[in-house]
Amino acid sequence: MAVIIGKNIITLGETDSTNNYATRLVKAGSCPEGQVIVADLQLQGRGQINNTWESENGKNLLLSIVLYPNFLPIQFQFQISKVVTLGIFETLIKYTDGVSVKWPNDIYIGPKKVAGVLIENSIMGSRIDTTIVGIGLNVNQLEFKSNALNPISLAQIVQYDIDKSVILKELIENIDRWYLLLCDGQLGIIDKTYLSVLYRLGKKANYTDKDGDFEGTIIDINPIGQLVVRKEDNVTREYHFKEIEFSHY
Ligand code: BT5
Repeated sequence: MAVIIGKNIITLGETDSTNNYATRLVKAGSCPEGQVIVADLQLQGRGQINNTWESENGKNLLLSIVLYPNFLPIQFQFQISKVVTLGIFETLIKYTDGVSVKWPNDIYIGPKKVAGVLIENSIMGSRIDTTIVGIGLNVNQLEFKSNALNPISLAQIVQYDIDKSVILKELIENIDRWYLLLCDGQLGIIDKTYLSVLYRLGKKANYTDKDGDFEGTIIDINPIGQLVVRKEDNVTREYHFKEIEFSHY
């Protein structure tokens, strides 16, 4: 049984974006921690910055979770992403092999994206006031029509239709467990497990940064959540989100 997340679940037929809906609830001042909002359809599903999120009506999980991690200094905000992606990871490995977490916010099966996470924080002083965690998980969609680069759904892998209410329950329980570890300050186990499931850790691959294309190896995530990559010349660089691009070959 989940302790914080999912005690209250709002289920919507359609909305603009579950993150927008959650933001409105928080602004209205009546939103408990752990509130979950789930929708069958989003009319304006969002990714980072100006990206959109594709999801066929009723086929996938589209949800937001409201958290108040006031104990967390802003420089550790990436811990939220870690516990959420670890919860998604654990849910998916019950269904298939080949799952990994692609820094910073994606879940992959093999080289393809099965889920994306959009975390929106509001800050109070030097601490996080409210976090809205948006999760899009491709469950039963069999065909993707947008120009998404490399989408895949769980059903495309396992070859059967998955009961969304079952996977939602598993997802909530898993994220709840990892979030409780964070509340309890158990960063060691969170960091270690995150690294152990990281896409391309320790493997040579192609990337692009402001200096151009290069071959490099991901070797770590630093304490503020930057990706640490060893380049060909053995120089180590640390990247913020958007400062490095993964090549898909
Ligand atoms: C993300 O952004 O991956 C975060 C997506 C979060 C979606 C959830 S759904 C519930 C909640 N409410 C919202 O409005 N959003 C959240 P980003 O890293 O920017 O990736 C977006 C990119 O992934 C797009 O530009 C496409 O290339 C690709 N994409 C779009 N839909 C996809 C899908 N269903 N599966 C895989 N890739 C997709």
